[in-house]
Amino acid sequence: MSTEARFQLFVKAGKDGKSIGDCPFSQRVNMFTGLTLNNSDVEIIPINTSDKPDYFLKLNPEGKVPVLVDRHNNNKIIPDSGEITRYINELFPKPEVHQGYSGPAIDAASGIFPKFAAMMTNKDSSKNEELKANLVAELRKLNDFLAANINNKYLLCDNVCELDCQVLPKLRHIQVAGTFYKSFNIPEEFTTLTRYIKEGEACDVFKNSCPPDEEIIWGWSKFFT
Ligand SMILES: N[C@@H](CCC(=O)N[C@@H](CS)C(=O)NCC(=O)O)C(=O)O
Repeated sequence: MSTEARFQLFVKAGKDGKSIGDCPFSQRVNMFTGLTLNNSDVEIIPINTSDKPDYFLKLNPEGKVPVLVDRHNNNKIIPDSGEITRYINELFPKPEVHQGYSGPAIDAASGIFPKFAAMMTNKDSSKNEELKANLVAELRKLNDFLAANINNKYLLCDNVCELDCQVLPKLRHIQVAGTFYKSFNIPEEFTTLTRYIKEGEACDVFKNSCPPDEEIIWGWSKFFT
């Protein structure tokens, strides 16, 4: 009997090229498989994205992680975190993880990472305050959405859903790399958002997939050298 895992999941490697790195899209899938599959179903393969091996580039010529390979479906290759979570959810629709949700929580959350990246990659110090304010405005949207749905522990209900798998890793980047490189802190007045982050930090699928802070700091370091 084969003990080979059904799925191979290629994710960004950390600084040492071997451990799991800081990619929030990889963590999204890692969290999602934690919700929907057994650990033994997934073989995680960290890829050094600064020196990608040829076998990986053959699988995904675009060179991005995460990538999923389904050994039970002719080694079907699925690049892109959104495609991967959709594919797994079609195969395993239980538990309900609200895959494909398209309601107001999307609007409340989707601007955060682009505004964070704009702040982090900006080289013009005269724009710093404006870019920070843009990020705060997006965080306020999420805080207000959460406050309007205060009975839910997570974004859509009392369980972690697919959207939480997208949002929580990105908030972690803001907390760790935003503070380290830009002295940015999530404003204390956003108490509902802070509560949500704490709930996320406490759940197993987040804890089990979260890279160490040093990896997140290292991941952003290329913009600060
Ligand atoms: N749309 C993709 C984005 C993935 C992405 O940007 N991955 C980054 C790491 S966080 C990557 O692979 N970078 C390596 C490269 O671009 O060469 C997804 O959600 O899967």
